[in-house]
Amino acid sequence: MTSMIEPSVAVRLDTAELRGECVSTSQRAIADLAGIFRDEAARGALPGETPVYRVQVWAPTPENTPGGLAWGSTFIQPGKVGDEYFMTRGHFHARRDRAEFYVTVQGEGGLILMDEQRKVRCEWMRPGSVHYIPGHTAHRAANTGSSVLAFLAAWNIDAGHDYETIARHGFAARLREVAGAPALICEP
Ligand code: S6P
Ligand code: ZN
Repeated sequence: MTSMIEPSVAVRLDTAELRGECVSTSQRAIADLAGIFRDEAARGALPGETPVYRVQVWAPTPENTPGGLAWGSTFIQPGKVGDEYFMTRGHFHARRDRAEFYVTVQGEGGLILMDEQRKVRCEWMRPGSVHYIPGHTAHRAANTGSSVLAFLAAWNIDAGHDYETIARHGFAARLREVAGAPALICEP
C-alpha cells in the first residue's frame, strides 16, 4: 500500500483564490494600463496605484512544454475609466491555434472575443458560466458589476501571449456603460 499524496495547489470554489507554493501572482494598476482604455485623460485622472486586476498562475511545467497546461485565476476590481469598465489588457495567444477555457466564479462581467478578421462578440460572465475561447481569438474580460469579478482559466502552457497586436490595434469594440447598463460599442 502506498500513501495518498496531498495535491500541491488548491482553489477556493467560492472566490477562485488559488493556494500553493508554486502559484505566482501579478498585479495591474491604473498606471500599468496606458493606452488600453479609450479615455486616456480619465485614466490619468485616477491615482496610478488604483488596483485594476490581479492574476494568479500555476504553471506545473516549464513554458513551451508541448502538451503542458497552465491554470490560473483572475480578479478584476469593479470600476470604470470614463464610461469603460475595468478590464484586462487582452491578448491573442502567440501560438494562434491555442484555445482556452474560462469559468466565472464570482461577480458579473463580459468576455470580449475578437477573431483575426476583427469581428467581435461578447459573452456574459456570471457565476458558473463556462467560456470556450477558440484559437485565433483575442480575449479580454471586463467587470460590469459592483463587486470583484473572478474567473478560472485553463490553457496550453506553450500558448504564449501576444499583447503587441492589441497594443497596436486594440479591440474593434469596447464594453461601456450607456444609460446605466453595459453596451458593446464598436470603435469608429
Ligand atoms: C492566459 C489567460 C488569463 C489572462 C488574465 C489577464 O492565457 O487568458 O490568465 O492572462 O486574465 O489578462 P491579460 O490579457 O492581462 O493577460
Ligand atoms: Zn489567454
